[in-house]
Amino acid sequence: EKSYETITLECLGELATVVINRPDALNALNAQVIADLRQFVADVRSEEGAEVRSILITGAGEKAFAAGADIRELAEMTPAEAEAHSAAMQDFTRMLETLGLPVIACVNGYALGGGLELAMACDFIYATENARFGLPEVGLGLIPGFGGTVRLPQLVGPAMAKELIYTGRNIPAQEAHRIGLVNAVFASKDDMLDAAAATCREIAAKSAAAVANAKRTVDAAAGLPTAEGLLVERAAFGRAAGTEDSRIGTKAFVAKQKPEFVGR
Ligand code: CO8
Repeated sequence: EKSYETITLECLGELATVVINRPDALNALNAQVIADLRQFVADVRSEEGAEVRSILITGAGEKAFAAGADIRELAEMTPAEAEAHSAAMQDFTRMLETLGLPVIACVNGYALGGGLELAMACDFIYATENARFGLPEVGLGLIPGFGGTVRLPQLVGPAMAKELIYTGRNIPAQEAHRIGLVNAVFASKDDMLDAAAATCREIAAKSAAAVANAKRTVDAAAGLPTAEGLLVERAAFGRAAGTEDSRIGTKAFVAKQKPEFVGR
């Protein structure tokens, strides 16, 4: 099994659970965490990661998912370094989005700044009752730089996103749920991880090719004008119809049988 410096891999096989593991710094995302996460995605893409069907990302301990980018590192950066660091982190979120596998953020405790931005780069977010969400960057004289100005408005609308970004306010899980930032809230971390694993099994029973295509299509269409989004969808639908799985799935339905998908 792989080992990394700042993340741990709790299980492999169909479901990979990645734990951000810097509890002394509330799992703040320093350059090493991002490097480890990038390596993890590369490993999933490689042959040995071939059996992975879905990914959970969570934080070690009860107190934090991730309390942001590492402020000690940010304090030392020149503007050019900050822009390059932002680019590297943004690039990692694009890796997640183009991986073709469902990725669920399981948020316990704080998801602030870069921590919330990482969670928003996942396909959706589950949270525990004690989770807190916010983009506090303006309180540091900074702004979100890891996708937050783009993804938060997509999830909750520009007006709500602006209020959260301008105030830097933290909101609890139930409020995050109400505004559409979080899909579901659970009483404990174990309940959340069990529910996320169950959702992953539900997804894994479907066509992996279709799920990957759906993910790519939703992400590609996000933010596009409706007419352009519909063009993206139509081309992707055509590709879906060309897969072996589409033949298997539609024939099984007509024959009143359970489909045995092959993932292509
Ligand atoms: N970076 C570095 N260290 C941190 C961070 C962080 N983001 N958050 C917490 N820590 C450390 C603390 O310094 C402390 O360390 P030590 O024990 O050595 O003093 C330890 O974690 C525990 O934290 P606290 O003692 O502060 O714990 P509290 O329970 O009192 O408070 C809070 C918890 C409210 C979460 C508090 O820690 C806090 O406000 N943290 C900072 C939150 C924040 O501002 N996050 C945004 C950071 S900026 C950002 O994310 C930019 C993203 C875009 C980057 C783009 C690329 C450049």
